[in-house]
Amino acid sequence: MPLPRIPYEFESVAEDEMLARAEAFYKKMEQRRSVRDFSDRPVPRELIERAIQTASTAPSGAHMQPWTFVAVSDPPLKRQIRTAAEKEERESYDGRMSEEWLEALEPIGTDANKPFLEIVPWIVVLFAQRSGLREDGTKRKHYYVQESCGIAAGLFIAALHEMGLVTLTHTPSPMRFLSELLERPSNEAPYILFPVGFPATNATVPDLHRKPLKEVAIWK
Ligand code: IYR
Repeated sequence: MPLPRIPYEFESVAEDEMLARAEAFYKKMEQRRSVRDFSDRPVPRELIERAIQTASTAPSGAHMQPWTFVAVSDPPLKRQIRTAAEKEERESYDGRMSEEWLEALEPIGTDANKPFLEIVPWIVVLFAQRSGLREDGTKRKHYYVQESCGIAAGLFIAALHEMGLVTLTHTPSPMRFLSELLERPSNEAPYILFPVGFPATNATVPDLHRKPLKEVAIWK
């Protein structure tokens, strides 16, 4: 049955104001960086809640909202995640990743050590739900799960940046250990792990540059 339909509350914005907002938002987002040097400064749970709610406004296939965010602050659990992630990462860096892949990562300077997984106040793991459950408990297929979760992840990152926190899209591979440690059901697959917190006072980031508009956009 179609849902009842309600008027869309459209906020009309004057064109000069639209441009001003566009510039301001771009400038803000252009300052976002993936950070790997984190501080142990605590982050109130409410901020993480708001970021997850914002991520959860993402459009999704047939509005199935096929995501679960697991937010971890428990130190022993963070330590277990670090240990398991570093074990997989060592195997990846020491053989599973191709020479070409390792070369591509060289400018970024990553390695198998992930101390931030123990230092950060929060680890948020986004799980993608391949299927969900109907009210009667039967399985309900989800659609465009990867796309939906990708969009939710983008909104999550933007929300954290807006509130003055930093994060990193960490994808230890394979990520099955996260399903086990976080006790997630088999219909969910780990999608991205986000360490969330404040940067360390001496944090550095690689001096990388974003492609200019003319390299990423084509006009017809
Ligand atoms: N998952 C590994 C390797 C890695 C892969 C890519 I592609 C990156 O952009 C960064 C890292 C790690 O987290 O170190």
